[in-house]
Amino acid sequence: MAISNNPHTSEYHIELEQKYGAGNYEPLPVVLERAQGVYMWDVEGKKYYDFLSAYSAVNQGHCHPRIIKVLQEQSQKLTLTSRAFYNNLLGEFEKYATEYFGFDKLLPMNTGAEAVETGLKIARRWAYEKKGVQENEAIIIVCKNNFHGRTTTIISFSNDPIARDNFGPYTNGFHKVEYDNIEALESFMEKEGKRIAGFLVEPIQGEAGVYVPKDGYLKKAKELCEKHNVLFIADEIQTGIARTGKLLAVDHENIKPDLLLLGKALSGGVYPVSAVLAQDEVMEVITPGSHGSTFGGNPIAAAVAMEALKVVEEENLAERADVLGKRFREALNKYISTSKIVKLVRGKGLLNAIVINDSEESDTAWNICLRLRDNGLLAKPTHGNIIRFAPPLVMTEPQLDECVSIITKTLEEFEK
Ligand code: IF1
Repeated sequence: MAISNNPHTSEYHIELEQKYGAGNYEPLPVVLERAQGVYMWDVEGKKYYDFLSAYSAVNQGHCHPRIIKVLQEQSQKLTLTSRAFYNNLLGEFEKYATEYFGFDKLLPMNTGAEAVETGLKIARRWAYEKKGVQENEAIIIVCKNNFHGRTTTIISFSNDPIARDNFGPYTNGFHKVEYDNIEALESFMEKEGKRIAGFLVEPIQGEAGVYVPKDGYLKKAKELCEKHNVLFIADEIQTGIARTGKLLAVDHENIKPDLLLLGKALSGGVYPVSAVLAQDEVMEVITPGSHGSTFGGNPIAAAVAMEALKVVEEENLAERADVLGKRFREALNKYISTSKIVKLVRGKGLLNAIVINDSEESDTAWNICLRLRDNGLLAKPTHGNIIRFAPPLVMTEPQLDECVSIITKTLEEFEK
């Protein structure tokens, strides 16, 4: 097939990806070229509201001027030293972020999956060296329908056949319990507690469809972890950094994880930065040479992440997410009370989803997203009949109201 030769058209770029790209995605057909704050523009110049925020990476809004300034300045001074030498920003970042989140130590990586892998390695070492688990016997509990990334170990404990099939052999040492079922967690801990290193959990399951557990679930899970001397590992890569209306989603239940995994919005979506935070008695199992990364903790990442965290605090983004989220669900609930096509809206802060009244295999949610695009708003279906709504947290009330009106008008077109 000949590729159309006008680079100012969406077709040109879509055809290029289809011809030369690996085919591991099926994007919504829109080709973006520029973004600022809550808005994005495609190659034809059409403007959209972003209602995905790159899966909650762009909480601070696209191209935040303060973050971009730091990125530009640092990129002209020092980009990478590796960890063979010190750089003058990593220590500053580690101090800033540990004080910000209330932990003793930080281990910097790049992607979310690397933070998860790092957390799993720390938990296993801690089990052998501190808890006294026999060599190669440690178990890490995970939840059904989890999403923690794409590495061979992480997909080993996924139950999504699309992410998992034919990538075996899989990594051992993981046990799945039902999410939001405290009895299931308790009975497994009673049975195997002495061998359990950690409990890895998303405070809200994102990919599973923005599934919010019952009030008290995470708190009780943390208590069980304490009782059985198990590390509570919170994957806040998607839920953290103000997205759910608090700095961390675990703050809704006032619990402190033993291992905190952060990524995505840690850089405001401008650079891959992830991290694991822990107290000394856990982090000290990591010794020179036992773990690392060429790019982890590089000076650009450190500078960018510090500024991204300052923006979250100084612009009160957690509070904004809380206020705007309530306004959004209230407006959507009003619409849903008379709707046939939408079953419900759920979420916390500005991490929300609507469930479409149709089968998981139907293409209704996809078609709604195409129509939302035509009407100037970008969102993506997850798991067939669910649409995730997660705009940047820098949105204003009038902008949110305009978005609600785009969403409800679009849904109305599907009611008949
Ligand atoms: C993709 C999903 C979201 C995550 C949690 C770790 C990671 C993620 C809780 C890994 C990443 C991303 C990956 C992205 C799509 C997106 C996603 F739909 F796949 F599940 F957000 F909901 N823990 N989630 O959500 O972080 O290594 O990607 O930096 O296309 O795979 P990563």
